[in-house]
Amino acid sequence: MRDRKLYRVGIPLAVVAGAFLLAMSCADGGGQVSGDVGDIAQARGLSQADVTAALKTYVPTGKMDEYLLFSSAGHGGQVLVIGVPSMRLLKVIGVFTPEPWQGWGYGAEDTHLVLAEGEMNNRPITWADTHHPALSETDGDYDGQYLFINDKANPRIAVIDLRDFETKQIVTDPLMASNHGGAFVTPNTEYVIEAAQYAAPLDGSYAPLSEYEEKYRGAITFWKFDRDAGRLDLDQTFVIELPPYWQDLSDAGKGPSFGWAFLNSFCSEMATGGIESGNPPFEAGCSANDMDYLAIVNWQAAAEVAAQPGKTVQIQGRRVIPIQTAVEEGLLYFAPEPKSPHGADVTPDGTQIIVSGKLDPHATIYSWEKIQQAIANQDFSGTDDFGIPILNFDAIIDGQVELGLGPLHTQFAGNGVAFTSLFLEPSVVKWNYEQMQVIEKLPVHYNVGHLAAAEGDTKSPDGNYLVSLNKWSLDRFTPVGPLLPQNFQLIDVAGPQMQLLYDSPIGIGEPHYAQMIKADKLNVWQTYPEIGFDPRRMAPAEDPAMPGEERIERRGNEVHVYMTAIRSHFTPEHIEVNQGDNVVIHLTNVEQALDATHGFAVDKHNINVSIEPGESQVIRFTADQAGVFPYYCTEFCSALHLEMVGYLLVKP
Ligand code: RUQ
Ligand code: CUA
Repeated sequence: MRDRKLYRVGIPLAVVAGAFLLAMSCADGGGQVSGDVGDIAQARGLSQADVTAALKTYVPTGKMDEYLLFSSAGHGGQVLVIGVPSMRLLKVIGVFTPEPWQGWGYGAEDTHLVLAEGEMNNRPITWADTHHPALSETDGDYDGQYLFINDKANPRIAVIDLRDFETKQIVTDPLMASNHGGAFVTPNTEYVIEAAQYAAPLDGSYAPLSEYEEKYRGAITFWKFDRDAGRLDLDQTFVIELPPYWQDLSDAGKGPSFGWAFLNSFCSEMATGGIESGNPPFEAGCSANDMDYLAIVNWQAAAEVAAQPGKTVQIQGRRVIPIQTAVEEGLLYFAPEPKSPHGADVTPDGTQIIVSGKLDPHATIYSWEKIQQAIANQDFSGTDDFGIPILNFDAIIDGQVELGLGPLHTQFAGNGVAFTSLFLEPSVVKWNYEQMQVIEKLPVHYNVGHLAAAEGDTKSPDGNYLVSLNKWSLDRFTPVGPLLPQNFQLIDVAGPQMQLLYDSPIGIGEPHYAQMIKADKLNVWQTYPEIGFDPRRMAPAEDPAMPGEERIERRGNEVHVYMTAIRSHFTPEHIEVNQGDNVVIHLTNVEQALDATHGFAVDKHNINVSIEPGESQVIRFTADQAGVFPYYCTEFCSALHLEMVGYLLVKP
């Protein structure tokens, strides 16, 4: 029997392949390979599970992946776009880190302007530690329009437009000295949530660690998103001051808990480290207490309070609601959280919040209804040192479920089913939080951090695929030196038993979290909508080069070049300037054919701009050195691509 026949008669290939394999003796790996599935499996030493896994992940040429996984690239500073189930890397989006293929930060004015928005303390910052991507939502479901991602190291948030997969905005948070609880969105992307990690003085000033309790603070920023503009709106953004605890992760309430946000705070011990002076190291000092806090924040009410005169203070140009005001106005409560909490995940129906404790084998399930009652009844077990009411733990939980060692992050599959990563085992545990039962565990390799399930943090998870983001990949891939790739493991979770399908090495950065969206939800532009389009403003360019109007204009010592690109030439092909002139190239790709991208590189000028069909860019530089500098197209666009060239002649 041949594969083709199998398809025709409609017998599932896997069943037949399995039957072949059962009849086979152990393969030795070598030998001849024919087109027969059984023979290939035998020759390659593949088990029945291997063959079914291959069948579930293989996407033949011309077919497309069902899902897109948007992953952080960790301290690579970018966003990775991966197809699921094939796990093929489709794109690396330039975000915080210059990236020459996209011309991100290599000469085009618009990318310079976006990267310049990310400067902090007047210092250009050309990398980021990206952690948590957040897809924009409408009514609690991904809408496929925007993606946000945080930079933990230099507290910033980037906005990516999913029409053209380009970064449109970077905002900085001068109040924080690092962030971690971001980016997370509210159910209609009203706000993008960002919470500080390591406490520091909010005004950016110096204070000795001996004044930690008085001067150091945490914070949570609610960035207002203007969907029409596609930008975060600083004027409507506000901050709530928090005690000097470290914020871990956040999630927004939905359904009945809409209008509230949940974030865990750890290191409520306010440890300040100093192992070198005989103090407990941070890792011990921050784990001394049995309980830390889940912060429960009413962002809807906070937005109203922030708009009232006299309720906020200005710190570094930001509107900040002080802790005391937040308490008086009923905006902020704490719930005790067991042992080094990590991950705060709201269930799809918004009625419960699941929190893991890194040093506690349980997941704790909080009831939103009970939290509301406890708030209404003032059922408090006390306040923290800063006057924030602490809800009575026993009154607000639905229960605790023993999951295993080192539980971290939870994602959902619907019908009460959740998946939680177990860092220490390392495994993924499938469990039911309604029945409070563990269903199954699947070992993963090694040091799993986050999980990403298909639409797994929305109000309607798809429940078919799960990706385990593993920090270590020893023993998994051909050695490539002491720095190993991370390993994304794709798991089929559609059936009664989880099946590991695929190991996917990630050769850039240290990805933390990812979100997986149905690919057909996106409305992606295949070319820019018209010739002479400015991607940064997402509008026709103000002064683009247009076909037939190519020219060179001198305005004082500024030389404006209106240049077009089409297969296989630039017009003009000669640019002659005097040493010291400021050169402004208005460059338009006048192609309308899909994928007819050109590049524009200038010899020895650190310039390489990508211009996609229709795109117009402005490139500015000073011709400060006399000489002859070829400029050429860096995309292999046609048979005569090598001839797509010109000369920049700089006369002394
Ligand atoms: S969290 S270390 Cu996303 Cu597990 Cu950052
Ligand atoms: Cu255009 Cu090569």
